Amino acid sequence: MSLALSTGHEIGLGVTGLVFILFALASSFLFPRFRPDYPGRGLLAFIVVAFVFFFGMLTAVEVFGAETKHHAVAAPQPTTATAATTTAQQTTTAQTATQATTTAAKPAATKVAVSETEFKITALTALKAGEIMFEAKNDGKIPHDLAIKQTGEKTNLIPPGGTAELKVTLKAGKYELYCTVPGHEAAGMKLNVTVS
Ligand SMILES: [Cu+2]
Repeated sequence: MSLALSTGHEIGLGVTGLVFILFALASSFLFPRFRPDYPGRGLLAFIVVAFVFFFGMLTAVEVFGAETKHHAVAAPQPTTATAATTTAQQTTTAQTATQATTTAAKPAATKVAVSETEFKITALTALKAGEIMFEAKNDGKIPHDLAIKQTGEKTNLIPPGGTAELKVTLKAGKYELYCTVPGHEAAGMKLNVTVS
């Protein structure tokens, strides 16, 4: 029980109990030795003091001992918290490992959003050399695709409202993005971009 009490309450309860015990022992053995008629004329005072100590002890047990319940409830928490922390650390470690693997496997490609409609291609036209991920979105009403004339790479046909990604590595130079659906390039679905 004493382990369940906080230091302050343990001392409070201990001191109250000790004073009570000392008073009882003194009354029984010590005082009579010096004052044979103890408590004698002070009987009423003795009874009052005895009652004060009795109820004081009860109060002390209630006040200081009450914390036992809180501790009993609170006690399991450190274990749970430790478990949670351990789990969190493991998760973090796992994530870090995943991120490291991902980073090592493929350096982040520059993402370039491309919008296609009838009959226009809209995108950033000044790009940085290296790995580029074209994220094409068909904002039109008929199917389109996205191709790069100089490299021959292209996406599958994208349905209206659909998206497709085209990942390429481009060196510095001028390139043309266009739609390979017959007639669409001529109708305006082409865009000159400069990679530097
Ligand atoms: Cu098209």
